[in-house]
Amino acid sequence: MGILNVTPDSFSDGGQYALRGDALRQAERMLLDGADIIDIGGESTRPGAPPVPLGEELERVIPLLEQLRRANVPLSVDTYKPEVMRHALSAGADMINDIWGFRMAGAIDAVRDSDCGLCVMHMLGEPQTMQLAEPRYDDVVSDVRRFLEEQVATLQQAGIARARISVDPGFGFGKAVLDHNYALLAHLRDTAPRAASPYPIVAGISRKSMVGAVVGRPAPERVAGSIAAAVCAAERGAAIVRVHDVAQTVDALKIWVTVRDAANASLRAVEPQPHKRS
Ligand code: 8Y4
Repeated sequence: MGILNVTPDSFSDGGQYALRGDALRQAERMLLDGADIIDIGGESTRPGAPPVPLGEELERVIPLLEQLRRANVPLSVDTYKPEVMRHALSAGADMINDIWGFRMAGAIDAVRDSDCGLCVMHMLGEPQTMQLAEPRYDDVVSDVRRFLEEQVATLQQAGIARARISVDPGFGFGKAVLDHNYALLAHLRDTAPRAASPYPIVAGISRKSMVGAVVGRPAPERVAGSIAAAVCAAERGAAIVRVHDVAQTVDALKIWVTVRDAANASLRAVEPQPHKRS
């Protein structure tokens, strides 16, 4: 999943894609680079960032969405506002990625009658303040899983098919930069609700402080660290990684997939083969 920010204040890319033309070119680039989904966001979720008025978010997201429909690639819209969800779905969005996990009044109703995918993310506190007070958990992995379990149950009780739902532990959203985020990454598979068939896990780590805190570099120089984190996430069960640097991440994941498949092939070689009649 390639990140397409349409915000003039997006701090990791300096707002260089604020203009629609730039955003379209950026989307084209990500498609050529191998993105399977594009995640369009019109409101910066940077801690302390001012909320964007509804009209402005719609103006940023909807025309871009309409243009990108032609590219025939799955489109996700990063929003927690029910009104933006409804407009986005009318304009052809395939997925709604909600950092509030569909907890805002009206969010569930906004997506229920479509067949869009949902990404249900965990967040402790609010974007405005979540990094101010230091976040506390009993056990971060089971606390996050419990939240996601409750929220997917609520969504399914509202009539949303389980096949539409993916889950995300919300790296950086009300987590202690090193302790909580890396516990969640190390145990990523266990952050998802326990179920007979697992919910797809989304992981968004790209260029975040949890990478910066380890590599000691500002956001634009966190590419290699972010790729390593994406591979760790894939290894631990992530089905979708939300990233800025699509080309580099795709290359890294191709190597990981090749190693995984080779490991499976050599395992099969020593497994008993079904008896063949002559
Ligand atoms: C540098 C670059 C530093 C970006 C911080 C950031 C997630 C998400 C965001 C996520 C899902 C961000 C919309 C925050 N993060 N959606 N959205 N999962 N599903 N910060 O982790 O990228 S925005």
